[in-house]
Amino acid sequence: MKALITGITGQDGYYLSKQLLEKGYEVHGLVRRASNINTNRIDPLISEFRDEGKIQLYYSDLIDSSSLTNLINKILPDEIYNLAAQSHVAVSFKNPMYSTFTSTVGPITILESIRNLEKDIKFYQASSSEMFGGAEKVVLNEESLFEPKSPYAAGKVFAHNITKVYRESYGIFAVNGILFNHESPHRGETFVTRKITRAVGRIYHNLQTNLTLGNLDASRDWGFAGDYTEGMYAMMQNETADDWVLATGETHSVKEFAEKAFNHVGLNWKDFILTSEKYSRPNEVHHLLGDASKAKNILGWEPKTSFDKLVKKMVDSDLDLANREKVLIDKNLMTPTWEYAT
Ligand code: NAP
Ligand code: G4F
Repeated sequence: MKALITGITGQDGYYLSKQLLEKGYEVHGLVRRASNINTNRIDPLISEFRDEGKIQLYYSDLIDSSSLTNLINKILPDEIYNLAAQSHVAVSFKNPMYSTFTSTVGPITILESIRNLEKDIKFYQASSSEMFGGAEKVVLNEESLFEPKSPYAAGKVFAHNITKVYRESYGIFAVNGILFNHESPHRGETFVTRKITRAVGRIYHNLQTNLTLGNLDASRDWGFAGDYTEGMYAMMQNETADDWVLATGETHSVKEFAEKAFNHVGLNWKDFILTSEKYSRPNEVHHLLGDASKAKNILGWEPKTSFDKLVKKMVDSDLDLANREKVLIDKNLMTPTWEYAT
């Protein structure tokens, strides 16, 4: 089996490609040209599988429709996982056009390419719980209404709907995975969970003195990314294409996450956390809680990693990373990092 993954260099791209390679898939991935090498997450997979030709990477971009179409025609994959996006909600308010182009032009280009090919290619779209808007404290499922609160979410709603349109109009096996927040040691460092666990690691090793966050009361249904990419694969192997929610069914506030993360190293979060308006958003998603009963009953999917285990896994990994950084900083081989703007 051949899979094409957009967003292969991201968090989910790493877990999904690892799992597909372990199942014997040939994995083809789209990478953006950047001035710095951006394959660090998947470098271990590249060195393990490249010689067998099991992993192949190509320069392209979701908004470069012709290069994307040429790639699909050349590779003729069995499955396409569209994971690429400007995925930071706060940044989407600052870069609304770029964020929206990526989320909308990308999927429609891929769906058009599939429609024009003789081969039956399955399509996965990375939909998001952000589409629900989270204004009310309710449990959300596949039937819940979308009330997007950001350019990011509005773009994802378009992609979700167009995926459904192509499924219903042309019989394409096109799936929407409506995933609630999922985190890991490979999470981008400007998302709140990783921002917290990175700070815990650095504070513990005396590389940082405090941590500034935005809204501590927001709550999210946080799961482990590796469990969720298994869910993506299960959706693509189901007999019929559909829309699926993946969630843990538990919600926790940013404050609770921080408390647990600092507690894990014997520190009190209150001694280190500051808040600033600069991390608040023009419009906030206050509360997200999902119901994944449909995925559980039909796909047999369930999250395996508890909230406690997730926090510990991320803190332990970032303690290790900060320890390695400390060695380099002490030898003047690395400059201590700056505070991120998101
Ligand atoms: P991520 O770590 O931010 O990765 C995003 C990926 O998209 C990266 O590989 C990035 O490449 C690539 N990308 C960004 N703009 C692109 C463009 N114009 N053309 C081609 N590639 C581009 O995100 P993630 O957490 O793995 O999430 C994967 C997908 O699921 C995203 O679509 C996200 O919106 C969605 N989602 C995520 C969550 C979550 O909690 N993680 C929940 C629901 C939905 P670079 O490495 O070059 O930046
Ligand atoms: O970690 P976050 O930036 O994730 P957010 O906005 O929920 O989006 C993530 O999950 C979505 C699924 O629901 C994905 F679609 C999306 O691609 C992304 O992966 O923020 C979580 C919460 C927000 O309410 C935010 O306001 O944490 C709050 N927060 C408080 N202080 C902060 C901060 N978020 C960030 N990034 N940085 C802060 O300092």
